[in-house]
Order: sequence, then C-alpha cells, then structure tokens
Amino acid sequence: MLLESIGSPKDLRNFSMTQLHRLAGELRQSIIETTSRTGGHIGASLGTVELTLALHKVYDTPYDKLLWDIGHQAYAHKLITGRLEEFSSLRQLGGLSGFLKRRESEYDVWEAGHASTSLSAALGMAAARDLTHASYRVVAVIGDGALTAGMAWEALNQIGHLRTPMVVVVNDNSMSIAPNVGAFSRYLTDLRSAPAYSRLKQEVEGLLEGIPVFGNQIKRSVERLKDLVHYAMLAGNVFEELGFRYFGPLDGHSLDDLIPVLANARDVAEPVIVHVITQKGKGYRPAEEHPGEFHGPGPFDVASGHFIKKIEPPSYSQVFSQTLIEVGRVRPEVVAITAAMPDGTKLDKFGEVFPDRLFDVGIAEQHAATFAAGLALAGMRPVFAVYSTFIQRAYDQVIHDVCHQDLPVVFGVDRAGLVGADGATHQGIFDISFLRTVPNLEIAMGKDEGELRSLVAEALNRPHPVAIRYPRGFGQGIDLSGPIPPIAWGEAEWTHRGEDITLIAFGPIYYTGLAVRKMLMAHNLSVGLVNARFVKPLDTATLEKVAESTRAIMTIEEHVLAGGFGSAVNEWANREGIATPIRNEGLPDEFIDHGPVNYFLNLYELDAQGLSRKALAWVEALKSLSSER
Ligand SMILES: Cc1ncc(C[n+]2csc(CCOP(=O)(O)OP(=O)(O)O)c2C)c(N)n1
Repeated sequence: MLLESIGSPKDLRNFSMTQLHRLAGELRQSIIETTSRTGGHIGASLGTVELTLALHKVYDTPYDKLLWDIGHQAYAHKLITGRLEEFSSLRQLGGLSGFLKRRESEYDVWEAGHASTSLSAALGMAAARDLTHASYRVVAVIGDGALTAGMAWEALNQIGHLRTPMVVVVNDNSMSIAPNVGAFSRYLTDLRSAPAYSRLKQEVEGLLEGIPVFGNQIKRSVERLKDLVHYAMLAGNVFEELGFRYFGPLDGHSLDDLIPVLANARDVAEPVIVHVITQKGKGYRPAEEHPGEFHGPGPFDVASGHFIKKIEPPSYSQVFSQTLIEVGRVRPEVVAITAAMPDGTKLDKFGEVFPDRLFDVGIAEQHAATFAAGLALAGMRPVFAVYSTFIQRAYDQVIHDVCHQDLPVVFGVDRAGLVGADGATHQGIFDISFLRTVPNLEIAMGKDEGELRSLVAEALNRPHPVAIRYPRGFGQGIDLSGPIPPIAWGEAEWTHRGEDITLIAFGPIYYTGLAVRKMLMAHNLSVGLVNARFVKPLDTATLEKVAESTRAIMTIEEHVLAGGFGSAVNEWANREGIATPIRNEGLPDEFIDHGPVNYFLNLYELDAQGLSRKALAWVEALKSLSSER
C-alpha cells in the first residue's frame, strides 16, 4: 500500500499523478472500511480526498496553515498526517477524535465541531502573520452548507476589507446534512452550472471581436453575448465584489485541475476564492446515492450499504416531532424551524405533513431564534428544535430577541446531556446554566418520552418562551398511543417518600434514581425520589415539603454542576434558609471527550452504582456527624 509509506505529507509531494490517483483510491478504501465499523462522517470525508491530497501537495503544511471548517470532512487529512495506525480507533474511547484536535497533530491547526468558524480563525492567523512579518500561507476549506451561516459572512466581509493574501476553498457539494437550502445555495448552483469563469471571459472577448455586421446573425450573436455576460457576471460576481479573486468552478475530484489552480491561487497577493465542486460520498455507491443518510451514520455493512441498527423504541427526537404533528393538526399556527438539521431533529416528518409550516433556515441558529421571535409577534406558535450544543450560538438572540420581549417561542433543546462519539464540541451539558439566567424563560425536562409529549403540548399553551430539553437516543418504551396526557405546569412529581435521603432528579436520570433507591433500600435506608420536571420555575412548594420530610437531599443531573439544576436548588435553599443538607451530583467543570455515554456516567459516578455508593457514604457521614453532636 502506498498509504503505508506516507508518514507525513512531505512523502507525497514528489509523487507522480499516477501515484496520487492510487493513493486517493487507498484513502477511500481506508475511510470506508473504518467508518463501516466505527460510524462517522464518511460522506463528507470521501468528498474531499483529492482536495486533501492537492492541498498538502501544494502547500508546505504544517508551516503553512490549513484550516478545515467543522473538521468532519478531514479523515483523509488525518490519514496522511501520521495517523494511519490509529485510524481504526476513530471516535472510540481514547482513540482519534471524529473532528480535528490540536493535541492529535501539528497539522491540525484549528479545531472545531461547530460550523462556519474557519474563515474567522484563518483571517486571525493571516493578520498575525502580517503583524509579525512571518511568511506562512493560510488556506481554509469551508463547505457550501457552512457558508449559509452569518459568521462565515462576517469573516468574508473583513477578509475583503483587509485584503491580505489567503485562500478560501469553497467545497461545494450542494449538500449540508440535508440538501443545502437558501438563496445563496441557489446562487452557488448558478455558478456551478456556468462554465469556468476564466474560459468565459475569453469567450466573451472573442465574440465581441467577431460580431458580424449583418442581419439575424448580429441578433443571434448579441443574444449569445447577453447570455455569456449574464453568466460571466454571475461567475465570481458576489465574491469578486467582496474583494476576492475567484477561481472556478473546478472539478474537485480532478487532481489535474486542482493542483495547478491551487498552486496559482496560493501565490496571488490578495484573497482568493477557489470554488471546488465535489460529490458527497464519492467512490462509495450507497453514500453517493443517499448522501443525507451517509452524512454521519453509525456502523454499516460495506457490501450492501445497510446500517447495522438495533430496533429500539422511538427516539426522543421522533416523539418530539410526532407531538408537534399531533398538535399541529388542530392548531394551524404551530410552525417548526430547523437550522439545517431536518433529519437529526426529525422535523422532516413534520415537514412531510405540513410542507409550508417547516422552515429550514440553513446553519443559522442565530437567525432562527430571531426569525421565531418575528413569527411569534405576528401570531404564530413557532417551535425551534435545535441541539443543545448549537443553541449556544443563539444565546444573544434567545435573551435579546425572544425572552426580553417575552415571546411565546418554544425551543426544543435536543441532544441535551452527553452525546457519545461526537465528543467535546457536541456535548449538551451547558444549556441549563446559560438558559436559567434568562428572565421569562421556562425550562423543563421530562423523565421520559411520555412526559416529553405532555410538556411539548403544554408548552404550546404557555404565554412565555419555553425550553424543553430531551436527550439523544431512545426513550423508555412508554406507550404513546393514547391522547396526550395533561401535565401540571411548574409542578414536580414526588413519586417516593423517604426519611434518610431524597434524590431529586432532573430528566431521564430519574430512572437511574429509581435504581439507586432500590440499592439504598437494600442497605435499610428510607429513600425518597422526586422527578423535578422543571428547573424554571422551580417547584419550591414541593421542595419545601421534601426538605421537611427527609434528612438529606441529593440532586442528580446529566449536566455540568456549575449553574445547573442542583445550583438552582442550592440558590433556593440558601435564600429560604433551608437546613436540610443538600449535595449536588452532575458533571465536572471539564470538556468531556468522545466515548460511550455509559463510560462517562460510570467515570463521573453518575450511574446507579456510583450514585448509590456516594449517597450511602454521605448518609453514613451525616449520621456520624449528628451522633457526635
Ligand atoms: C453551528 C452548527 N450547526 C449545525 C451543525 C451540524 N452540522 C454538521 S455538518 C453540517 C453540514 C455542513 O455542510 P457543509 O459545510 O456543506 O459540509 P459537507 O458536510 O457538505 O461537506 C451540519 C449542519 C454544526 N456542526 N454546527
């Protein structure tokens, strides 16, 4: 295998075209084989194989700075930068990250996970280069999906202003996770269908010179000229107006096209856009045919392209979307919003039933929140389903546009809690802390998918903004066939009374609480359990009674401790002078890497064994304290 001879990109810089083509084939093979076992972003990474080789051939990496937006399309980059042997550990505990990591390699100069950050960071590096009189070059690769975000345009705006040399490669496969949407995406499609810009310019000039003098021919030629001018204006127009040189569109799977154009672009003394057309999933038929499903799948069978999935109860996302459909049938004002995640949030199902009432706004969480505010002001009941990790980006819009005006927007905070293989950039473990501080916003999380259903339906009756959290993955298998049961807004469910200790759980960790209770009862303890359901408003009436009924309170949540549910309970207890000892269990003040959720729950003692061990020791310590007194 040629790939085995590549210790670093230096080893491929003298390769012939034939060798590079062979290497591309081997890279594809390796990506398909590994992701079929580990799952991962196969589609995007198969699409950038040639681009990766061309970039590392043309640029002197890692001295030159190569930045990948999101970093999910960079498996070939990992494979040729010294990580071939570890590649089989992709996304596994202790193994390679599914994204780029600075600690993994000096070739990973920028790490991300969220979209559309690469251009800002690249410009920062270019500006630093200029200030320090360094000579490295800077090149960033960004997808057409990531280019739908405001942040990318904020960077383009400043790059076009500073005019410092750097290259932006637009990797255009016309896909986000789902097919890309929006006016800019349409514009890129027009650019794609236009012949290469430089060739066009020559054609226009040739035509002008050759215009015949008489009759119909003049007309035809002038018309042809108009068409060409239209295309020529289109091609390069937006980017050139912003101050970039535009090269493209190029076949992103042709090394023969990519290498000379990138070499040219590299040496231009101003910002350059290289517009590259690629195909998601290139070289693996099932991924080419189903690019959405193969964006970031779990394990699959290579021969058939079938996913290896267990049959499970419906996922929380499915239940969320299904509930919106149920409510939406009788309430035409209910509309749904997704920021480029119709499949992940399962809002695509809502869109199948109500095509006019689902808005995919692109990778634009900030816009989505304010768009929802506008809809709400005009009488609609907007629901923005967004992963916990991505609502981080819309924090100001949540505060300033939605909550400040107290608008009845429902945020479906999906993937709340640990997420597993996507790792540190994608954990949904901060949102309680940053949402809890915002006035008017109500925040709830049910113990299971049955309660999720009730909370969603009830949230749509509230006169305030509401955030409903729910985790990644599958529920408890609750029967969802009947009508949606009502739920008392703002009320906790005190399911078990106990004198020695009471566990107060926020979310599905309630079921862990049930197991902990059993374990503690085996030690002859009297153990209470509360399903809190709400962190805001906090059900202080129930909390007061609980505090009177028990000798110790332990809060449990799958969220960072700082500012989380337990903190809310502490604040109340502090304010009210509650004497009952309170202890909080949750996640530490750390970024948590990729790996199985259960592994981390065990590591941080948030599983039933860990919690009961801690509860037992604590109850014993409290007992000996009080007997000393
Ligand atoms: C802020 C943010 N929102 C949503 C996502 C989820 N996401 C990951 S990849 C992706 C699509 C990116 O499309 P594009 O940039 O065109 O890259 P491609 O996968 O097509 O190569 C999305 C929406 C994200 N990573 N970051």
